[in-house]
Amino acid sequence: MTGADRALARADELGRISARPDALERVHLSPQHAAADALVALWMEEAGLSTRLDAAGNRIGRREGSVPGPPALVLGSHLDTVPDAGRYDGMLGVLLAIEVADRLRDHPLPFAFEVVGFTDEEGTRFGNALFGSRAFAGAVTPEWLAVRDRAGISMGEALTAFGLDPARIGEAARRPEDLVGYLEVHIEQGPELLDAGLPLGVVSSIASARRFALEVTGRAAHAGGTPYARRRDALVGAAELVVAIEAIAEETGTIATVGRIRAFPGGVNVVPGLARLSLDLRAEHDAERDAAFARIEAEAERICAARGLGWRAEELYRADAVVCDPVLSRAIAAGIRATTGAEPPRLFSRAGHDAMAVAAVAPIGMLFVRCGNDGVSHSPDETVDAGDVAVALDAFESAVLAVAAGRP
Ligand code: HGY
Ligand code: MN
Ligand code: MN
Repeated sequence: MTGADRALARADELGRISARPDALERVHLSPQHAAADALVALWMEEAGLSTRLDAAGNRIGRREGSVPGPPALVLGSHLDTVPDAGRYDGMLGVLLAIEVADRLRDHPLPFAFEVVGFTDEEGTRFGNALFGSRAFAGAVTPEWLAVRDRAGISMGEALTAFGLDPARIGEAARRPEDLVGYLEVHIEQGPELLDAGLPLGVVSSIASARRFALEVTGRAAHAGGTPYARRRDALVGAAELVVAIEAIAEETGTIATVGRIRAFPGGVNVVPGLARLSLDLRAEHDAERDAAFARIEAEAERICAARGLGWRAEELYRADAVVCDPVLSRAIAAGIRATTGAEPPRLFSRAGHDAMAVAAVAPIGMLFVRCGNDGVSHSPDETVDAGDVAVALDAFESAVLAVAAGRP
């Protein structure tokens, strides 16, 4: 079995570790997190790495370089998923990093070599994304540990239940002087490489993002006896806002998504007095992102004033745009050229990645793999081509060797 085929088989195996029988969902500090972690730890050890679970729940495998001790080149991605996920978002990057470790296990390197399976990149359980990689970058504050999931369990309580000590979260933080850089392979999660007919690409930068919980408040009332002129229907107001958000994003060239909306009290014969909705807003640059949000705020004011509604927005997550390191990007491009013989395209990532957080403590580089099936991701219909995964593995290995060649 080739390394690429083994990575795909292992992605299938991880894809079966889910909280739900009918779909893939594996969230931070869950029993499924523990089960996937145990499997990945085993695979890392089989690839010649010594492994540990860090204070945030990230699985880290390491082998020393020719001169033991820091610094380390780190390869990785995440092991958690969104609800009803595909099998490759995050997992493919960790599994290909393990395959590179296996290929280079006896190859002397001028730095230590680490593979990291980050936890909680998606923020599915607690709403705040990039927890594991932000802990790796020393950027987790006590407020993160107070956030509660839908069952009312705080992140701190969940860490304790998982066997970790929230008071020691700072121990997950890595020092810049201990890191050569960070390389991440990830599926593109869009159609650009597919439309270009190319298997691989170099990521130039990662999108700027903000996430919000929005609330629209009106007045619950009888669905039959309340004339329209007397209604303050929170759901209709929210629906008008959702359509306006799409129009603003298209006009401003940004990307906005309302992925979740709920009406309260939720009776079929009750005019909703409250609507709660999510907002995921992204752009290539921070200024574009923030200007689009200012327009969304103004439109929410207008809609709610016209309908006698109130509204508020709570920001849950913010990540500024991150530019990939030119040296590491050149190494990735060299790896792709050496493998495919063609100059790879450079594209900006509309999806967020752990590399955004790691960039605070290390230079980053990212390699994109073509997504099949119209580029769909965050869906069980997510697909990759085995041939593309094979060239991605070869390119990834070549990129690591290119980084090594450039080191004293
Ligand atoms: O939401 C994202 O962009 C990433 O998949 N977490
Ligand atoms: Mn994702
Ligand atoms: Mn991902």
